[in-house]
Amino acid sequence: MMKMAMSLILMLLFTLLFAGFEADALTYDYSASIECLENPWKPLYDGGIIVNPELNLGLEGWHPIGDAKIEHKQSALGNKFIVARGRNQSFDGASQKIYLKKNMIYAFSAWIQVSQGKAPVTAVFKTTTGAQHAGAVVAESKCWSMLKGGLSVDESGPAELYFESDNISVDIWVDSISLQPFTQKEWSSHQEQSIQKIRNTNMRVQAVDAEGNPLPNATISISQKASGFPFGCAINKNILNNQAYQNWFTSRFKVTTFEDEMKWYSTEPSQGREDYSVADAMLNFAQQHGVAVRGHNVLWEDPQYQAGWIYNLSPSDLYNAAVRRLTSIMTRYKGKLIAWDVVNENLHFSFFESKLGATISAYIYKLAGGVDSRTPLFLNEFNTIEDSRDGKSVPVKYLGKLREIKGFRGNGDLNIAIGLESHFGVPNIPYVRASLDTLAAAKVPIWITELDVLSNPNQAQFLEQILREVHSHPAVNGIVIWGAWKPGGCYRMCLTDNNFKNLPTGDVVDKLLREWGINKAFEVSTDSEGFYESSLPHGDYEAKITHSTLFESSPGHTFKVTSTSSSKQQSMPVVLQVPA
Ligand SMILES: *[C@@H]1O[C@H](CO)[C@@H](O)[C@H](O)[C@H]1NC(C)=O
Ligand SMILES: *[C@@H]1O[C@H](CO)[C@@H](O)[C@H](O)[C@H]1NC(C)=O
Ligand SMILES: *[C@@H]1O[C@H](CO)[C@@H](O)[C@H](O)[C@H]1NC(C)=O
Ligand SMILES: [Ca+2]
Repeated sequence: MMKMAMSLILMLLFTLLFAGFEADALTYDYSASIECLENPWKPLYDGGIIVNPELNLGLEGWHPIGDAKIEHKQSALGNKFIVARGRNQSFDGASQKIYLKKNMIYAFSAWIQVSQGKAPVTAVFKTTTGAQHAGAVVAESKCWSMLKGGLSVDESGPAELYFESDNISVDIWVDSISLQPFTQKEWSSHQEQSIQKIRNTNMRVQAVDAEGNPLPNATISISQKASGFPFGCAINKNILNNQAYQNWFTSRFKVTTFEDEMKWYSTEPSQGREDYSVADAMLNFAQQHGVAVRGHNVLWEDPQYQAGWIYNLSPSDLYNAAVRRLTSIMTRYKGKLIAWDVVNENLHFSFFESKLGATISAYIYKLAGGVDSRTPLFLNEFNTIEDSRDGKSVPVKYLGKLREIKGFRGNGDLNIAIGLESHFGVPNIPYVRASLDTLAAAKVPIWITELDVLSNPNQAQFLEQILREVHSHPAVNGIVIWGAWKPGGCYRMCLTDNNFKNLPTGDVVDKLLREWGINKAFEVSTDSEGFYESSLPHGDYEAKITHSTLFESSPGHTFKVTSTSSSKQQSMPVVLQVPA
């Protein structure tokens, strides 16, 4: 009898259920264009609170500021738009007065064209407390470019939207403007909806016995063995001899980046004397604990962070040394890493470019692809989603560099990816989302590579807001926090104190690990038909089933939850059999 009861087939039925939508929330529009188009799209959200967003009502709602004259024009195809000419100062142009409300989150977009050549154009909101940059684009002549951005405000009050360009010799054309307010609740519901869609799959599980009879009131113990979403934290060599640090780290993360230990100045402090011992030991540690490692970095364009001997090299010696460096580290760790940051911070700095020519970066990516063609080759840059005022690295500039590298002869098939460092001060969350929308249009992998928040009274709260935003964004493929521990203080943000007790930032990480189901273990009961139904985060799972008719728990059975687990089929049963 016991044997009969134990000889049991357990069946898990996985059914895709469509994620429920909250009826009261206006859906967020993640779309963005990075092409320069003959005609602009219709304004998102029908323009939101912008008056006359398509310019179909003459100049209604719009007025000039500064010395500019504004005109209503029409294309040969009948599209109407606004032209600001006679510009004499950067902010001269077309403008609209609006009223912004405290605690609302504003998604902004507009289509821009300039009268000749190319010029950077920024959308600015002048509020009672100052001027906020909502987003920027490099506009072109003869076609329309989409500017996507956003803002939130601290105080309710009147504001003025205008478009700024330092190049006063161009006319600025504007069309299809949109400003859509969202409540915080709506904004969070976009994140929840997105997570249900992209990170989770709704699963239906059924436990049945050997005869196929449902097992009601069975206990299923489910534990996640590996998360489908890579979420990690940087480490440094302090972890090698610190058991408390090791325990804290390995109980949380399966992804890491070495803070400095793979950098050129660390592995070749004096010319020709390479020393990979620390990086090797850290990689060994990571591999022992099943932790994947990002390779950081092959070359770094910041002149401040070169080994002393580099500065005195002639251009040809520098070139040879750089190629030797690339070949050395990439050959050593080829196939052992999940990413390479190849030319670090190339939008802000140009140590190698200034000495070896403007195309050297693209050429370095080509060499990198030659050594390791399988591992993604990242650009890695700061301020792209953090700071709308940093004209060097706004999304449109990032995409320009990406195009330059991919467009270099022989680079067409390279596995290029976008690394966003994400060193935040005060985050502008709608700008983060809009910037990711724009970057996503390049259709390459995007990672948040060095996330931290400057020390301030809201540090932990800001960290949580940013993590929620980037984790829920459909274009983000992984996140690494820049919190490698040092006894004298971390780079900008620690997650623990020196006894590896969580700081508030560490508590935020633990809360989100739980919420995102990373390493989660839980028990559920089947219903009267033997079913259990839930939305599970993507990953590898183990399940054990306990039932009153069973002598002992079924041994662990593994299953995977992925976005394609359920595919188009209504259900995909997984049969698990307890051995007799
Ligand atoms: C441009 O600005 C200067 C200084 O403000 C002013 O004197 C001049 O009249 C302006 N030009 C036009 C065309 O408005
Ligand atoms: C302004 O833009 C025009 C057209 O692209 C260009 O010829 C000119 O050099 C630019 N001026 C400045 C100061 O960048
Ligand atoms: C379900 O199982 C639990 C213990 O596993 C037991 O206490 C409970 O009475 C059972 N309920 C039913 C309805 O069988
Ligand atoms: Ca129009």
